[in-house]
Amino acid sequence: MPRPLAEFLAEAGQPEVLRFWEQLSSAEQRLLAGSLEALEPAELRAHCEEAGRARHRHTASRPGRMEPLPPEATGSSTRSPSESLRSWRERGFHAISQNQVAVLLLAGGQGTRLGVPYPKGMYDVGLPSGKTLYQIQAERIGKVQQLAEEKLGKQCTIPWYIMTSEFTLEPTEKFFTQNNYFGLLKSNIIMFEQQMLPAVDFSGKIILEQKGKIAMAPDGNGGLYRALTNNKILEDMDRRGIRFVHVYCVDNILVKMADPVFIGFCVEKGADCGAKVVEKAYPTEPVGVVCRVDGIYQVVEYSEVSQETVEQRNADGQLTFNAGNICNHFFTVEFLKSVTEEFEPQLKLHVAVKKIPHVDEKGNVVKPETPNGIKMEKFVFDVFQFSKKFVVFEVLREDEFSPLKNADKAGSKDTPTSARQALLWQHYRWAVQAGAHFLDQRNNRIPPLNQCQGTEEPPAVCEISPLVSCEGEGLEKYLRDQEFHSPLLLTEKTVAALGQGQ
Ligand code: UD2
Repeated sequence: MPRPLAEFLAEAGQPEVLRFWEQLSSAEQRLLAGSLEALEPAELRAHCEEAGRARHRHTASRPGRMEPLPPEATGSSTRSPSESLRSWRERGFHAISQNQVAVLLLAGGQGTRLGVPYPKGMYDVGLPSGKTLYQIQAERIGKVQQLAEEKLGKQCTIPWYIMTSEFTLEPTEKFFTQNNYFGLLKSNIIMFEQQMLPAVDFSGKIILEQKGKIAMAPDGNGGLYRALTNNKILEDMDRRGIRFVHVYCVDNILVKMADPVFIGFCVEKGADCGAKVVEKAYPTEPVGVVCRVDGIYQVVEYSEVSQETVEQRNADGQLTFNAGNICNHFFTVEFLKSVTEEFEPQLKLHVAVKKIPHVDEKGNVVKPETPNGIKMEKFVFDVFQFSKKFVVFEVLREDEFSPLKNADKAGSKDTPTSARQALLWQHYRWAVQAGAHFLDQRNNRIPPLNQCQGTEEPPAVCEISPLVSCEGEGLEKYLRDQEFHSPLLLTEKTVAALGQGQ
């Protein structure tokens, strides 16, 4: 046994990790030693001690201390004056054309609820095109760059930073290489890895999931800030002249990449930090609520809020805490620097009590039926409290939010089916608004939008490539007064043919 590892673990108060050491192959020994390499002994000790105590920590919401958002902090895609929306859009496109905007994808999660053995971004929800979430996102970046170039006559780049974890880095890299980076330049896609932390049992001891393998989990999407430092990402942003970063999570099929309106809104308001929200669909929807706690902007996560608080309603019947977080955030690079340099160690550790497979004293693997361990995570939005100027932008769910969380099962929400339907509905609406008419099998026109809303499947299947339109823009010239049978797949190729037929 290498002495430094035994010393390291003794110092961290975890010597039991080596209890099967003599039975391990040298490759297993190397792996075990490598898994803790990134941590300091004192840090590991503190993590395990805190996790061991955390089970009893009270994390329920703060009744009486939470207040809903004040109107002055909020812009809205539906209620703000159209003149303001236009000016924010122009401001956003201007920043993009100056190469000042980057997007940053949080893709280090394990996707446990969806239950696939590969990164969620590689998931194909069954669109006619067969596109995966990663491909849709990549094409939207390409289109926003193109729109900015057309508007401002200047070539530009939106770099795409992708935070992965030990679980997702390799397959994500491979997938991008196999798909030729979906038409983007490899040099503008920067993948980096977040840290992993050991899971511990209720007495604060590291859990071995196999004789030679520690149960490790990514340190939450708030692991971003540490990963930015460890991987020198802010230096890379500085080199490229990036000033504004749009951070988002992997599983929202309707995500607007580098949304110029949101970016322009935040920039014009002089914000260092911003969040997009949607009206909550139902009280227990698994989204955090953006609100103020003791007067300070925060997200109170769905797992840490009481039933009573989520059910609370105003006199008009609306949910009091209605601003649902959709994991779409704006940060200035300056703000990210202040977080990484100063505030990161103050980020709260959130507790997840889990059933974690482990080995018994003889080394047999046990799958527990009741929770037996703790994983600790940081949350990306916990930095809002350090912001000097925080703003919120409210958007419509049907335009911007349909997350893929669970597998298709009776009674499940946020599934591949609901994500596919949300996207196809959106594209159907865009086509109809652009003047298209869809025909049924007898060549009769399908009734207009308002007569069919509310059904789960749109009345006709229409998928529009992001390379053709990313927000419904520019479709009239192809679709106005034209009749189509379902399915209609609008790609760069098919619109070229439609354009010729005009
Ligand atoms: C997230 C938000 C929740 C709401 C919801 C909307 C957080 C903490 N919670 O909840 O308030 O907005 O999304 O869909 O943001 N990830 C990592 N590393 C990790 C863990 C997660 O990169 O260690 C990524 C993950 O790949 C995903 C994103 O963070 O892209 C959100 O993770 P999640 O799906 O576990 O979060 P969820 O749905 O509990």
